[in-house]
Amino acid sequence: MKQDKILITGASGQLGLVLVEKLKEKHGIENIIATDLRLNDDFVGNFKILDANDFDKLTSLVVEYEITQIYHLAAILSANGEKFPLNTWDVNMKTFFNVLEVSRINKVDKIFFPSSIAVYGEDAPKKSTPQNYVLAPSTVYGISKVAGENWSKYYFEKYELDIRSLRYPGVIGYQSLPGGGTTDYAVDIYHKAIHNEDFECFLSENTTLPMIYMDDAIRATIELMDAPKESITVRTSYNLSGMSFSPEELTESIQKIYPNFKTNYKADFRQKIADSWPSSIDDSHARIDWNWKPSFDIKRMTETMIKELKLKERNKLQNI
Ligand code: VAH
Repeated sequence: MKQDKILITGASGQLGLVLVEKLKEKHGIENIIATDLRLNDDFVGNFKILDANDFDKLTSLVVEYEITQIYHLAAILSANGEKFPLNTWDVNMKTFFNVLEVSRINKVDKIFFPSSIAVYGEDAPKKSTPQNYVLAPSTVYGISKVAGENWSKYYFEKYELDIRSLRYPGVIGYQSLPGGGTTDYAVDIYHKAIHNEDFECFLSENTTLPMIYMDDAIRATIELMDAPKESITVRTSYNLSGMSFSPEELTESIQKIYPNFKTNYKADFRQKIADSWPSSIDDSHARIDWNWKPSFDIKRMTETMIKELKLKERNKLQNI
């Protein structure tokens, strides 16, 4: 069986940092090429500086390392994306077109494209938002993800390129700091809790959003990419869900460990973005097609996040 050689763009991002480690475990460190705009000094393995806008550089890496799979994680997220809308569109689309064309020309076997529940707009049903519904996003990030989903389906149908995609909910992990997403309050809150600091939340207390713990998000990604081609019936992007909760519910789960922990609420521009998104997602297509099932609920996530962040803190203090 041919050895897979995998290139990841955006390998230093929130998902990329964790995904590369799982892919190294699965495929062998020598078969993973991690790339991002800036070198990650802590990375063990093949790390190449790559701006995914650079078609020629991407081509040279794919040819030189005989890449068989590309995970394209480089993108500007929802909140940051609203600061410079046209730049967000350019970056998110041009980098993806480069991945599509380089993959088509060089016959890359499989591509992963991360979409998001941000593809839905305020007209979509809030609860258990269906896989197939009108997509009218309110952010440039969401617009770029809808476009990316349709281009993925086009390249699959026209060129038989095997592109697979997940509509991630808000992803929560301990490995990186918040990265400009509207759901990143749910990462930052834990950093405040372990330092016994109050948290100021940029969303209102009852803003329920679909979320997923990092380990589940990564497992879903790998399970989707490992699924037999014939089982994939969705060639835009699969709805994916882990859990749904509000800042108030997340605060309550943290207070079970830190009883004095407190969240203050001061909604900002991100409230309008969050209000346009679903509060829960119907991911039955993923469950039927490739047996998706989440394993983290809010209690297990909070316990894990606090344990891991405290461990990171201790290691940091010991290394000083
Ligand atoms: C964001 N974390 O907030 C991302 C995600 C559903 C949210 O796409 O932009």
